Amino acid sequence: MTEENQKTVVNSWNEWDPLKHIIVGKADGTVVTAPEPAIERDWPEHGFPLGTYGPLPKEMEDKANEQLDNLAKVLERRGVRVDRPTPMDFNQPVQTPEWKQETMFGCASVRDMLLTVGNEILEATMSQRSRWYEYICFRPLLERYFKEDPNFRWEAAPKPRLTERTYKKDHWKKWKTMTEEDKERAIQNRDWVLTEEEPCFDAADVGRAGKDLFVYNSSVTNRAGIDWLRRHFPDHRLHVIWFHEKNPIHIDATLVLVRPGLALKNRVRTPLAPGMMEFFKKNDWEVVDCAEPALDGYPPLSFCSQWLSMNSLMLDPKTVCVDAQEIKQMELYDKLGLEVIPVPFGAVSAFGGGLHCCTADVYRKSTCQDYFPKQIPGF
Ligand code: ABU
Repeated sequence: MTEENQKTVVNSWNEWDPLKHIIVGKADGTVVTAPEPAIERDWPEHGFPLGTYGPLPKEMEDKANEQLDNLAKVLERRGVRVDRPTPMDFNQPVQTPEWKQETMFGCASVRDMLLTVGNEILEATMSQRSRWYEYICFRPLLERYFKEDPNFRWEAAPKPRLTERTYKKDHWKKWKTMTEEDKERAIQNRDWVLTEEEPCFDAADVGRAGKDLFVYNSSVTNRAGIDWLRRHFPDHRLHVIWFHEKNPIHIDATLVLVRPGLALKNRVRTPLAPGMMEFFKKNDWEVVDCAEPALDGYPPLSFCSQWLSMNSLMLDPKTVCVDAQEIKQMELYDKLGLEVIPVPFGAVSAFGGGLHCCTADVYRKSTCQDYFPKQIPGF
């Protein structure tokens, strides 16, 4: 059967069952986003001081696309069907009746936008104005899946208004002048830029383990967003997690669900959600510290940290794709009994992330199972 007449089936319940069909992002046209209340970009040492914006350098884009295309080939060689989004002109102003934003962002980090749970793909609200219209890049694929799979549940969370009321006033200005003590208090209180005015979440803040979903209360996922997800998935158990982290964004460089009984946690970000570690232990899950990353800070022009080192993609419970520069992380996986496939990916960081961020599951040979039969009240 050729790829064109292969019919889609949407189905994936966790992060590790055998992978058969996936979306891999594209770097084309990604920009350093224009100022907006949700985020601040200030990279003078790389040509983008505060307030400036525009396309990422072409040579960086070409390198990122080379690595994304190579990932697609590696997966196809392993029998995984790969689809790609349709990029658009991200360096254009967008608006709703309530705001105007000078640029969009890109479409490399598919996982930020699309959440696959069973036969459903849910388009996340997103929390940044520059990413409000990103769903359009994935619509040609979702429209096709809808035609091909009669059981596919295509869902979209309510588009947030993202007005001034969605963001705390002068959040970033205040953050810069805070004492370390104030910052510590903000971390403990999860006092991030989003208010609770309306539900906001990025799909990449959700880790899937069958019946249990772990949701990161981060700078892009507020409590209202988590509440919306809880009501949307009434047959699942939703666990809210958070860590000691100044810039929390997306679960997959902080907590990685590797396979039944094994999770990886960021070695410097301390879990703060009461009961989280006990929960894993009570269910006989081992939570191992990730290895030292290859880099010692944020890669140039990247809003993702060096901890993309742990941002890996499981092909099945025994096989994992890891960024080829992360030698220590590969050694750790090897020690844990996994077959490691090194995939060069460092050039993609500035375009939205690592191997997990830049992919979204369409089909894993998977059923919904209970990996955590022993629950802890309040977690
Ligand atoms: N988008 C994943 C990156 C998260 C982090 O750097 O912590």
